[in-house]
Amino acid sequence: RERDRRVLSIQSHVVHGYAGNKCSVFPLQLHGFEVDFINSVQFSNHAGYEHVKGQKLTEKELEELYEGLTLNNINNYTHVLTGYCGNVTFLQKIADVVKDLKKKNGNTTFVCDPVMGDNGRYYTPKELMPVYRDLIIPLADVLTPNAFELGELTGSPIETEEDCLRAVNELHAKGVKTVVVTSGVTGAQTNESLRCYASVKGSHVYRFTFPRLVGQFVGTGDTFTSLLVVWLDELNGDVSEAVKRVLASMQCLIRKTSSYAQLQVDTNSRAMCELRLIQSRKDLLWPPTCDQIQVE
Ligand code: PLP
Ligand code: PXL
Repeated sequence: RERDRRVLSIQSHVVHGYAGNKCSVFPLQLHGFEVDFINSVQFSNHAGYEHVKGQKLTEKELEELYEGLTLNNINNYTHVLTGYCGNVTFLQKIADVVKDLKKKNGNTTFVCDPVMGDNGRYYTPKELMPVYRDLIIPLADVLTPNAFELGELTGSPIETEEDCLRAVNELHAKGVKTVVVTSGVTGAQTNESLRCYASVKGSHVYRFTFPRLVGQFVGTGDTFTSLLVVWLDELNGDVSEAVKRVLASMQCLIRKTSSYAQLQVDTNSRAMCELRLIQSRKDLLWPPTCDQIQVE
């Protein structure tokens, strides 16, 4: 009998292209997860384009939606997943929702991607950081920061593997069981290869080395985190194998996206760089064994 897995995903919606829930919902559904999603914003497209138009959900509106779920007693989730969030009060309300879900079902796993920025700069308001640090992280079971976010959350920049592992342990000390540092530890990477680290509190740290592919794409982090939800569940918390499968799918997805983007030299270059998520459905569902991903 198939396991009952139900995710509440609170992330952005974009009408065209892929970011936030548009990257997360499809991979989760492919793997048989029931996904209820709340769109924190509805924008025409992600922030990589010249123009962005649309609406933001307020914390009051989030509270109303959650109240509806509560009144009908349909707020039953095995997982709650959060990503990009544009403002402080909305993020504070998310903390209330997560607390209530955990009160209702003590086994609910909270997977948090503390999206703030990358490569040394914020692309969200800086004021989100203390809310993540003081309110959200103590609730998180699985956290997926990049090196920039990890540095901000722990108060000093992450340049080396040593910096990374020290900071990860600070997050474990705050109660986070599983931390996956998805990219950006500059001192551990080369022109050809990238590193990712996965650490389980009181247990093992795994180091993953995989090929660096050309191009910068929006939504890779969101896809990564949703696949991590899938494989941690499927493999009963075997973090090493879970991250390996996530990285294998990501390699295929990015390769497909990158070669498509290079094929199309005409028209709207940004639209051409949208993730080839749908076209990669088989790779998302069945990550191929990939001997270019090393685990230590
Ligand atoms: N390549 C793979 C296989 C990845 O999994 C990721 C991110 O998850 C990237 C590349 C993107 O790396 P960066 O964040 O440095 O763009
Ligand atoms: O992938 C992060 C993200 C989420 N949502 C929206 C975005 C971005 C990154 O640009 O623009 C709307």
